Amino acid sequence: MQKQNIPLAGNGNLFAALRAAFPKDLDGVAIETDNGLFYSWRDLDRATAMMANLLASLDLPAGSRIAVQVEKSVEAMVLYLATLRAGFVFLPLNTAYQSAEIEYFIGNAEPAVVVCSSKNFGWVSKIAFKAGTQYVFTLNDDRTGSLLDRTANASDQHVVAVRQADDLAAILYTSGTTGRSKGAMLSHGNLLSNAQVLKTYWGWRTAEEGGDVLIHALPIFHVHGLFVAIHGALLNGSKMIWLGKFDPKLVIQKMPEATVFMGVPTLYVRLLAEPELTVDVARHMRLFISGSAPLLIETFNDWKSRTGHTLLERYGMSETAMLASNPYDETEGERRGGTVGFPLPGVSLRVQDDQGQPVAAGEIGGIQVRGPNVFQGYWRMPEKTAEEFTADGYFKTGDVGKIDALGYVTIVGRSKDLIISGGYNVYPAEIESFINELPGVAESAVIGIPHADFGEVGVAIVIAKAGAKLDPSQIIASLKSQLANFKVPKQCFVVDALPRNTMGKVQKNVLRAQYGVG
Ligand code: MLC
Ligand code: AMP
Repeated sequence: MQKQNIPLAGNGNLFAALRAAFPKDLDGVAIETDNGLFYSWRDLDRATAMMANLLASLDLPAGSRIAVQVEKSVEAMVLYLATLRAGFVFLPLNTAYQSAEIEYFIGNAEPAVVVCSSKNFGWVSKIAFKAGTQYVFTLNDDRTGSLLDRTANASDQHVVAVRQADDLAAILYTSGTTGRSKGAMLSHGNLLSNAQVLKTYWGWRTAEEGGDVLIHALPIFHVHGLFVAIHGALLNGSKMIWLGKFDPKLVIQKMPEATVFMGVPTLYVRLLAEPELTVDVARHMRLFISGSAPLLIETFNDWKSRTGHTLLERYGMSETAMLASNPYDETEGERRGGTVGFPLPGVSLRVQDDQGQPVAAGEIGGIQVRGPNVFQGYWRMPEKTAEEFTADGYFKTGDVGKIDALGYVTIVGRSKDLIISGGYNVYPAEIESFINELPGVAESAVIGIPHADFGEVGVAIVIAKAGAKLDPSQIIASLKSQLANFKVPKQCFVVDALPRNTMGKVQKNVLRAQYGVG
């Protein structure tokens, strides 16, 4: 963890830097939505000021967490920006999370404010009030809810709260309900430094250079959609075409009005399935960026032949924001499929073996990183934080990879037992703990297998207790009622025994070889 004790230039608040990048003409369009709404830069400035004033009026303790589980909307983004602006800490939660998951996050983070959809108010408010939350507001994707009602009376004049680079801006939880679930604490300095680096590295074009327009089609509760996409556009004063949900046909339809698109590999796979995707329709686009999960070389190649564009693949994580990227500027090198490019400027990235020794170029080992983007540690878990850092301050990513002689980084696997499905993380240990609680289950193993659409999906292998009879479809149905839908294994097999090594450890590689036919 690298501390930055020097305040950023001016006000260290990330919002101040984003606000400073708004175009001079505040009446220009900042956001155009897929349901025909237009927001000017002035609208964003006023709306964030009003919501920041509302938050400030609640008299919350310094460092209060604002936990948010709402459908994607421009107002939800305004809530994020207003939280920064008022100097509080944003805690976004995937809309797929169900009550056990939400109970864990709220219990662990102890937010002062929780914002949820009206349809979930009953159960979310019960959990929140039990955990000591003072305020529960609602916010819906049709611009209704008590949060907006309360904001309507607030002043639109607000002085951005002064923050230091190390002050927390957001907490992102890395998994679900088990002991492995950790809140990654990101500071204003972490997020701003990363956004500034990407602005240059990806060649964001200023208005004078013709400007950029981003198609925003990702969810806004994870690093990719919330930070990389939104900060990228705002820090460049660029307009966003805002899609409430990823819709491949709509993305293609918007390409002639846009220049930048960001997606997880599943989005590219789905776009490629559309016959309307052609060189012609993609001609106006400047840059397509992929990340959050491995991009298959076939997708990289197909994208090039179908659109004429070379996808730019980059690598990041909740704890570090963006770490490595293929170059935008071709004088710095080609965008090489199958690799995640070079460490970003300011990021030190190295590969070490299990003994903590550097490996030779091209050799495989654990990827470790250091830089101004690396988080402040896990929320209230100093021991876990210490375990994940080396003595010389490098963060152990849990990804396994190599660096070639030219400096390109390739991710070849993960030392953490993690499935990445459609860009969402699924921790097998969490799913196994839920399965093991079901009646008649003796034990289970969850593995990731290749999947044409999601890249990887979970499969559960379950052993029954002596005398018990298990129905795989019942197991899936029980999991669906308790867990976020994307975490539920797509298939379940009931078998007699799990393969184990001489130490008694389940051999997931053997299971993957047996069931991994996709
Ligand atoms: C949906 N489903 C999934 C899934 N998404 N299953 C596995 N993995 C997923 N990712 C399932 C649902 O359970 C449901 O099944 C069915 O698909 C339809 O659900 P849906 O909600 O209608 O799906 P859809 O809208 O099509 O969503 C697919 C998607 C979405 C690819 C658009 O998953 C998505 O937006 N992914 C992006 C995730 C992302 O932003 N990651 C960034 C993390 S940041 P059933 O059986 O219930 O009907 C990060 C750091 C970094 O990693 O480097 O960026
Ligand atoms: P998260 O915890 O959701 O932030 O997920 C971060 C993880 O996603 C990383 O540790 C990697 O395992 C994975 N990841 C992100 N980008 C890529 C990429 N371009 N290729 C392969 N894996 C990636």
